[in-house]
Amino acid sequence: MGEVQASRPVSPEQVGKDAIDAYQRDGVICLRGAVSDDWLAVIEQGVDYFLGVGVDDGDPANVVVKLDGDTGGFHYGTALWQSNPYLRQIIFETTLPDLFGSVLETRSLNFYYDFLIIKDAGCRSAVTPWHHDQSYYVMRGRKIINCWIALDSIPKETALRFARASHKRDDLARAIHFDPNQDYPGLLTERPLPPDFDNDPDADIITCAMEPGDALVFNCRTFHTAPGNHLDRRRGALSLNFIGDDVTYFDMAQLPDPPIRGEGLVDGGSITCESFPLLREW
Ligand SMILES: O=C(O)CCC(=O)C(=O)O
Repeated sequence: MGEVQASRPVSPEQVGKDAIDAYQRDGVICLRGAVSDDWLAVIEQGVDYFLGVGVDDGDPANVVVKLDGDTGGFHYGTALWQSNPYLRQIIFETTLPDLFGSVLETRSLNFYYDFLIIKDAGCRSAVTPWHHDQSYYVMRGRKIINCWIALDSIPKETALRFARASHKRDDLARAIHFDPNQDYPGLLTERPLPPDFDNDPDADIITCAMEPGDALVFNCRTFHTAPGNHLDRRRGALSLNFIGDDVTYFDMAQLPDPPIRGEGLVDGGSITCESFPLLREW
């Protein structure tokens, strides 16, 4: 299996030209040390709040999937920032939007949603199926990135895997639910299933091991997958999703994920609203 190209940002606000070139070529890059230890500690407070640890009323958006035979659960929640004060700080009080936004070469940057993914030790069956993120979105356009921040040491056995350059394909694939017992109401079945990259000898699959604070940045069209967590420790990540200047609203019939459609948006129009706030203009 090949390696995701990894580099250190050239400054707190810029990933650098080599990283931009690699992102455009492969559809994914890894930024080493993108999030400082101080901000990682704030994210951990956000995780505790989400899991309801040591707080009176934990975040109600915590979904737990625990499949038969697993010793640990798969906790996830989307669009938590409006209720989770620690995650809100990460989005509004750090230079991370500048850093991640520099990958997109965009004149504006909106926040789309956060996605907290906690795979407990022993949640072996919580396999993330092959998918690309835009299948779930009420957004048209190509400048949408998933900035997936590692909260733990993540060896290759539990790391995300990507189909290199798959963001250049034309078709949008059908949305596959992460919970194998569920489906999306109004599912757009006219879309093809995601390709079976694991059984395609021509697929170029890449991955990389990560340390806390490293971040993958990948395009909303890049296909990716991940194994369950068979290790004896947590595998946590915070994904922040940003939108650049070529994106318009798509009034999709299918239930979107995250399940939010913004306020007062019209098909083909601007996506800026309270739910998808404008963070930067350059
Ligand atoms: O961490 C995982 O296993 C899934 C992450 C993912 O697929 C995503 O953020 O889109």
